[in-house]
Amino acid sequence: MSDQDHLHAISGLITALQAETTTDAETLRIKYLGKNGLFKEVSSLIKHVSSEGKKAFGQELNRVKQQLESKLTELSNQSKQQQSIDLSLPGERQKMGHIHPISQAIEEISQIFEKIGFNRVRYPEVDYDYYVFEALNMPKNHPARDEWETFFVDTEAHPKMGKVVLTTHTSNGQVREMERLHSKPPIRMINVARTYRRQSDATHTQMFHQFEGLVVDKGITIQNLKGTLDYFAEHFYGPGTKSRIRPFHFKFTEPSFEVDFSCHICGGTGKNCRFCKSGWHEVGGAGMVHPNVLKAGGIDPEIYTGFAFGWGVERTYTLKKGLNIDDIRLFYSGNLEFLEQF
Ligand code: FA5
Repeated sequence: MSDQDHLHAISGLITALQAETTTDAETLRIKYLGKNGLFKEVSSLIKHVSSEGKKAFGQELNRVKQQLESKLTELSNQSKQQQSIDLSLPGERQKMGHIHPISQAIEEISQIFEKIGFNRVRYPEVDYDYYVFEALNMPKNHPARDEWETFFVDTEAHPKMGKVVLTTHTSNGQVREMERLHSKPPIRMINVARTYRRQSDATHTQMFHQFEGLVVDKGITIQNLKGTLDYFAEHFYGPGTKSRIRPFHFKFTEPSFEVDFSCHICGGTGKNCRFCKSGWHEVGGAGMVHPNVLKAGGIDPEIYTGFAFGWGVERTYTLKKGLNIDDIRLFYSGNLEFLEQF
């Protein structure tokens, strides 16, 4: 190659850069001016240039390097401008999650009872037949068990505790709490847990939550139960809300009641109220602890008495919000359009 060819090789870099299709300044800078770039390659030709041609070769190298530099700087400025952020554009709103409405309700319910000395506990949600039925005055093969729509776990039965079931109610915590406290009242427990039944329709889910209150001490009467229910109604649903108990039948309480509270939308009058109809809403069961249940927990029913109640959290919550939710299964559907309302 002649000296003239070498000079052409240098200036050819500018033509090559102009013909590039990519406009990424950083990629081009590496390709042309990088440590192993084309400029370095062309510079190394100096060893083949004649001694008379070296000066011109050096001058051409300087000229081309300056041109390459300025072209690459121009490209880099252009791309910075294109990337620059328009601060006047509205920002993208960050999606914020929140606590599930039923978890919010559980927290609120627990706090209300904790204020009057109830102790929040949790007992197994998969438990022995003994705690779910037998210790609650429902002996094996008793027809009362049929009402509970139970899911049985396919495992070998325990010789004393019987089969394993998904808890149908939080009442399984009653005798467990008596045992935990070594059969020594006073007991003031609030047990909140998941419960399960073979039911699925607009007002029933296979998995739902209950909260169970249990108080055992000397001299506990229905008045204490009623006072506690009124206290909860006032604090959860709002001032002026009253509770009402109606005779019912549970094997583990005697006497037993169904619990209603006055409708806080119409103030309990029921007049032209589309939310209630009668002025009252039913929320759960309650009663005075049956002597056989106290005995199962090692407590002498001649000395101690107690009351218990068990309500569904989903129902308690929807009524508070004045919500006529057509289908409570929506709470567990994972449907964000529904859940984001709470
Ligand atoms: C009981 O579960 C009793 N253990 C309550 C009790 C406790 C009585 C202590 C006496 C002493 P019941 O089956 O009625 O009772 O259920 C209570 C509440 O749970 C119902 O009023 C309802 O609010 C809720 N519930 C019951 N089944 C379902 C279900 N499948 N889906 C949603 N909520 C339910």
